Amino acid sequence: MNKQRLLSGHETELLTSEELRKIREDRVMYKSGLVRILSDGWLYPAIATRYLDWIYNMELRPDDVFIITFPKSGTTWMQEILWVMLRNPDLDPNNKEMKEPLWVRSMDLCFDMFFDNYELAKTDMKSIAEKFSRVCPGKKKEDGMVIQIAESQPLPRVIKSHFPLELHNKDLLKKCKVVYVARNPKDVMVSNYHYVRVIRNENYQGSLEKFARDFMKGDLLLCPYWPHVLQAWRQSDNPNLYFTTYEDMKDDIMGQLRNINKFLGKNLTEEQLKKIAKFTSFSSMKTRGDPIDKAFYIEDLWKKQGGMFRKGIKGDWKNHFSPELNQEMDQWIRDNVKDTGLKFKFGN
Ligand code: PPS
Repeated sequence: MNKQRLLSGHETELLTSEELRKIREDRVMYKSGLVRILSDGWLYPAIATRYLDWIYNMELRPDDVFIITFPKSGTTWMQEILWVMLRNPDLDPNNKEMKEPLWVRSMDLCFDMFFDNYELAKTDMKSIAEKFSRVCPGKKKEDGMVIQIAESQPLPRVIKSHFPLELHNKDLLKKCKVVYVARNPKDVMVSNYHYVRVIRNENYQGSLEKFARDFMKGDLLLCPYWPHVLQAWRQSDNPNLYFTTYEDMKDDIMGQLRNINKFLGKNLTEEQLKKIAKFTSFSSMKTRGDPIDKAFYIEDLWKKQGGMFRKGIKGDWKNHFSPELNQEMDQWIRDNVKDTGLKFKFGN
């Protein structure tokens, strides 16, 4: 069946082998193939359609906080901030949950679809598999380990998602709080490029220029970029959505923590916020180590490029762009932000 309708109402279209060849250069990476979700054309492993319906039906609790981002926009940073603010604001070193890596304390709703990848299917994601058998006894792995762990988590939950707002339950913003972090697309693209080279499910071999052009065309997994960001941007007046940017977090983390404190209604003191800022700084998070399982990445390449905490700066794109690519991307950005009021900072 090439077409399907999701519970969210979106139509899906399985890519033909010719379309697959065009964008994947003959590398068949997902058992189920790839799918586009219309009309924006979100590109996912085709098995995502099953999980998206599950996610759509997932019970939402009023104290859930979602962190939604386009990949490589500062998710992990904000995810840890939200998690400690909600579940360990005094940073108690004996907090039992805190001993687990972030990715099993706060689940990534996108992740189940990646287990459909031939390479990842060969590995055992120990931390996820162990947690699944512990907290979801009798449940079936095929229904999504990560989603089911998320369902079983104690409240309040911090739930991560790279799916765009429109693919979540239509009541998400009525029932829960959502923090959306956007990052300028040049740095997002560069950060993604480094990441896909070193993760097992991609092991990307192409050049940065090709990657950048595919990124602009929306021909990479989890793309396109603009509708993801703009859907959230259009909701930035919604009292249940806090829209911020990676660049604003880098420029003034205390200001951001105060806003989030207010948004979550936490009433944490200035002293607590200062400690949280320090605890979630790039250097502290890097020192504590990668928040994900080793099985996910190609270890030597991963280490060489800096792991999950690669550089953590604004404007790294300047170290990678040719003048031609920069011109092309500037035009693409101008075309897409026109009349939206959205402005990015592009780094020092
Ligand atoms: S993911 O895989 O999509 O969830 O990645 P994500 O966490 O969104 O983005 C990874 C980039 O964020 C940087 N990062 C940080 N910057 C500043 N401070 C802190 N604490 C922090 N934590 C992660 C990380 O280094 C990636 O950016 P690049 O440019 O690749 O360094």
